[in-house]
Amino acid sequence: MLQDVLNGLMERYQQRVPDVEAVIKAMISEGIISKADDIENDHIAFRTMGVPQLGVQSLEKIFLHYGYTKREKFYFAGKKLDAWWYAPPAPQYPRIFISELRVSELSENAQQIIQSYTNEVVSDPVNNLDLDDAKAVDKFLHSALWRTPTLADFKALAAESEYAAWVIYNRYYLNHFTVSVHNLPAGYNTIAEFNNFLEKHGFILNDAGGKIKTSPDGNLLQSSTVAKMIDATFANGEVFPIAGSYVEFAERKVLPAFQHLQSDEIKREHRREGFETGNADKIFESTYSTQTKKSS
Ligand code: OOG
Ligand code: NI
Repeated sequence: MLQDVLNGLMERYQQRVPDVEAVIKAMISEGIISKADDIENDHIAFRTMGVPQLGVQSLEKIFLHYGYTKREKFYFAGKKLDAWWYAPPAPQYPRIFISELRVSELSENAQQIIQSYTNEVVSDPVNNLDLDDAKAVDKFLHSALWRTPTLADFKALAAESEYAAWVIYNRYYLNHFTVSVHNLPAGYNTIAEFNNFLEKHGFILNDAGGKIKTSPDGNLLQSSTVAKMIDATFANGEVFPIAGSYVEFAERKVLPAFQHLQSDEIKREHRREGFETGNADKIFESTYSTQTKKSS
């Protein structure tokens, strides 16, 4: 059931984000993995609008139903975002990171634009969903929720919050999946080495705050590609290039208490868990124009 929902998300994401297939192909051609399924997905991420009937409180109900546990909260003052991460019911499933725009902190004008769309959703749509029906959940996660935005509204939002503009167009489209690098073969199992491999194959990395984002404890290292621009069709058929989704890479180091373990004894619980505000703050920018201008 959970696997069906995750497969549906990955399928649509892969169709829309050319870097996903390109990264997998490059990993296979270099002999790092033999098939796509060999990739360990560290986490997936969603973005939401923080309005009463939607936002994290709504979307999270799906994943709580499938056995995820809500963990720490993160706050991003500059970007006006809150986020939480969710631990999976079993280690073969990815963690989930869901963020939410603090809509009430935007200008009156931006709030009005957002609400003109989100008010089409009159009540929390997850409450009307049969969560045991994986097909219905899959369909919901790829439903439009609100009408196609106008380009003028998209641009007005982008001027104030690029996150807001991204969500008004993309809705619940998967924002990224994340390749775990620490279990890959030697030569590719650190972020530094994996980034070299990616750049050798022509991938453009997000360099906000440096290409490697490192937690203060030194045990969570992350990098990501810059989202490619896609031609988006707005209301009245207007076409304009906007940021799509991206691919992330994560290295979780073995915690000091487990340093004595042999490499074949090391499991997920022996490594650095969770997320890091300073890292995440910069990874969000993988879809921001300061980064995407390098890929277009
Ligand atoms: C999420 C950015 C944060 C992480 O792993 O810390 C993140 C987003 O861009 O929506 O993915
Ligand atoms: Ni991430």
